[in-house]
Amino acid sequence: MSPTAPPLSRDLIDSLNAQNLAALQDEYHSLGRVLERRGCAIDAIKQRLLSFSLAQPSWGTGVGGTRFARFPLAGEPTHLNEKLEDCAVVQQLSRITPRVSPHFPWDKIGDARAMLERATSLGLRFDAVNSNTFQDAPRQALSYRHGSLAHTDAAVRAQAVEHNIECIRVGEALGSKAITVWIGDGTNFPGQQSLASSLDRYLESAAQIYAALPPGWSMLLEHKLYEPAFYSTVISDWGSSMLAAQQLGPQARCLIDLGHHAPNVNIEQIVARLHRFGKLGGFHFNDSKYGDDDLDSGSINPHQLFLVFNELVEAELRSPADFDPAYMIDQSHNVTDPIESLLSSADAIAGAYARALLVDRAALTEYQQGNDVMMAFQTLRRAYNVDVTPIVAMARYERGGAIDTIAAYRQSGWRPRKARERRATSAGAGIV
Ligand SMILES: [Mn+2]
Repeated sequence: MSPTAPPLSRDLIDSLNAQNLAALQDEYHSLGRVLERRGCAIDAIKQRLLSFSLAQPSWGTGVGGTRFARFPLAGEPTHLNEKLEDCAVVQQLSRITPRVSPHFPWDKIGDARAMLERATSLGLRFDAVNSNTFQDAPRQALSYRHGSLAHTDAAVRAQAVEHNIECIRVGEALGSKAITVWIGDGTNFPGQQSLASSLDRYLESAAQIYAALPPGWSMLLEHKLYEPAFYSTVISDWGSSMLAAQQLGPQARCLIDLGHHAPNVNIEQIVARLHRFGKLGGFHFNDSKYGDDDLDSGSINPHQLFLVFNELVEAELRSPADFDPAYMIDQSHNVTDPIESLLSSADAIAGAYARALLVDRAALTEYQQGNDVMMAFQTLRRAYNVDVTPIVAMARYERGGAIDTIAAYRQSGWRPRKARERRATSAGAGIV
């Protein structure tokens, strides 16, 4: 079907870009000269950014919340069609977020064909489908109160398996190539469940989902240290995730959500480990100050994000053939306009990637081999210290996006317009 008009006015983006272009070109060329003195071609870095992309979570377009409250935003989306519309705005401005990851049953609307047509008409595609067995859906026969894929009752496990398989079938119709499985199963009390048996039950259920994967599909296993279970979770860490992925088979790989670790865990090392064993499936990008998975990417620890991308660049160099991690944003927008947070995060992630590309790999290897600790560190530091804003903005501009995404979004008046058009959402507890 033919694409509908993009959500924002092209003229507005063009006229704002025209105001910003001379300054951008000046900054880009100036940075180009700096990098050239280091033997690095800025256009080559920009070229790599031009082929970089991220998925947006459909649920990230709505205002999230905490266990205590959710404060709705006038004009936020309430239905998949509206979520897709907001994702199209993010994509129109950022140009690196062309895919949307749907969540079922939250995004269940009519048939898959209607969803696909709607997305295609907005210039979007679908990324990994996400199953949801961490809450009860309306009219669901059995409850997930005490777990889903690892539940003690075989009938509950069967219901959870069936839901995952249904997600795969819908995903096939949507053009997806992966299902992300995260379960809330776990315990709040020592002794509540057998730690060994619950993992056995999970593995048995996961194997049934795995058996339903179409060829070329991935099953991404997402681990999470705690929440909603606070004493133990069944797939708590990258070790449990990798053991499960190894047992399931080659189509099962691990997904790293940056917020799903204990504070201070060395996530970049996990990246290197998983890649070494062919199990690096993908990322959910966000940031965290304490134990959350809610804050905007790069807002708290941009250095960690850089170090993660540094390992990704290394991993791709080591074995380019099997390097295809799925990149997605997964954060909770509680006090900002979600579109602005998605734009800001896409920028932060692309910037971390650009900095990692600036690392002088040959020098780094030499310093590492010679045990020159300070210079090895300085090699990373030198790349990290570069303000890559002009490279990221130039790549975005050349792809047809806005040089200043948030300014363009604000000038478009999108949210106030939607506040008049869309029905109001309810307050209450949020779910992310
Ligand atoms: Mn996640």
